[in-house]
Amino acid sequence: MRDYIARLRARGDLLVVDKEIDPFHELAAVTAAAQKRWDKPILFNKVKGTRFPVVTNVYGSRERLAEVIGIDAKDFCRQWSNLAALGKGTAGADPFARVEDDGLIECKLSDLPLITYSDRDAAPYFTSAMFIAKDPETGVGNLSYHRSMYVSDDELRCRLAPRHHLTIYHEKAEKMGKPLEAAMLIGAPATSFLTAAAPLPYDVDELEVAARLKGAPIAMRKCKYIDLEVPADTEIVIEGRFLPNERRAEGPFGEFMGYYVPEGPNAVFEVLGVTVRRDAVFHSILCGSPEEVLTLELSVSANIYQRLSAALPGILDVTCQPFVTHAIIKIDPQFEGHARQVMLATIGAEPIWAKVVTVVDDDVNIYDMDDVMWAILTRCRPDKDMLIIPETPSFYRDDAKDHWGRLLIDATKPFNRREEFERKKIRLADTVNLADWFPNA
Ligand SMILES: Cc1cc2nc3c(=O)[nH]c(=O)nc-3n(C[C@H](O)[C@H](O)[C@H](O)COP(=O)(O)O)c2cc1C
Ligand SMILES: [Mn+2]
Repeated sequence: MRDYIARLRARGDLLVVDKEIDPFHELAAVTAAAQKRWDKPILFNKVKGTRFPVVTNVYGSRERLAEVIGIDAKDFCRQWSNLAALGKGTAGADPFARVEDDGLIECKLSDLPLITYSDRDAAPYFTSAMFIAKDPETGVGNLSYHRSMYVSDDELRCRLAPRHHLTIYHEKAEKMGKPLEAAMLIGAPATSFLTAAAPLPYDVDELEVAARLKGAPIAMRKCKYIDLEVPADTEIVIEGRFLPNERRAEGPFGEFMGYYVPEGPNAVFEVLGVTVRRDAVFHSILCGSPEEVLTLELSVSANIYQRLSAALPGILDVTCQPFVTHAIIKIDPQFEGHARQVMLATIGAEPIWAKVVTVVDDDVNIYDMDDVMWAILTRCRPDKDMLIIPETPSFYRDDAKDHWGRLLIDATKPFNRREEFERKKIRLADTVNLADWFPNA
């Protein structure tokens, strides 16, 4: 992450704030406003109550995420398939190299920036920490993010949602009556940012995939207090263990859907030690911002793209916007009713997130919601091109069934009258250079 920040800074893409900022709500407010205005990474050099600078919005755009893993931002869905395949027992060199720690410094948890994000959050939270742990039975490694509420220097409470791999490890360890050792990585190697967030298969080690993406072994060092290795380049490592058969109150917390999750019983992480690199930088992720939701949108889009392509022709691109529960599919219609098959296949391909599905032609920019809306408003007859599928669940955490039912929108041109829907073009529009005409603007 450090190298990537240096690259961003060198080319003038890093916003640097030297004025002191308060981690209690102020940092989140300034981050939100600056993200909205510029969508650039921000480095806060002076944060009240801590010696650590805070960087945020590092991975908050498709272009930066694509750059980090060395692929074309416009071809994410297709190239992602290779990513998932990278983990499948690729033969070859050891993806990890072992190094000694070179001058790590120890500190207390409360020496780190303790950032409070949303208005009603119960406490400061760590939002960018990747948990690294090993399956207590097989020893296979895993990386995943889990928000963690600061309680004291010795205790964090972490949201381990059902079915996530770390959650399964924790439950396995509990059955053995053992704590589960884990380390939280803050500012881990940039290639691991996306792999940690991706829903890779259970037996795939996300860090190994990150190494294969990087094309070189990741240097690992031993932890000080637990029997685990962590990437040596990680800025900050919090070592600890999940206590067996212990759940304590966590929340409320302002979450990615834009609401507060209420207080509830969650996992207890006993902190055993914190090690930091010299001049360590702390990574903060504003919950619900592109830096958090983009990884989810990208992996859901790629998943839909792969599964649809296996079943149907003419699938050109997929994105989820303006939120992960809306899938937009760009197709090249091959036969009457093709779009309808695509819509129905999408809810089979993505049972969790595709609550609303819109299918458009290849002359629509699926990354521009206004353009998608234009297609709906001009090419879709609500009485016959919109389908409501009743009584079908989607988002899993939904006891009140607020997300039940699906809406499918065919916004492609009527198949037998396609030529009537030719999009008008302004001749020369692509060649105009505004500076030639408005030199002073
Ligand atoms: C920034 C960020 C924060 C997240 N927070 C949580 C969380 O608090 N709890 C949770 O269970 N999953 C959270 N997730 C989702 C999981 O980390 C993600 O689904 C991951 O792929 C799970 O890894 P696994 O497939 O190895 O279980 C978060 C994801 C991101 C990108
Ligand atoms: Mn996993």
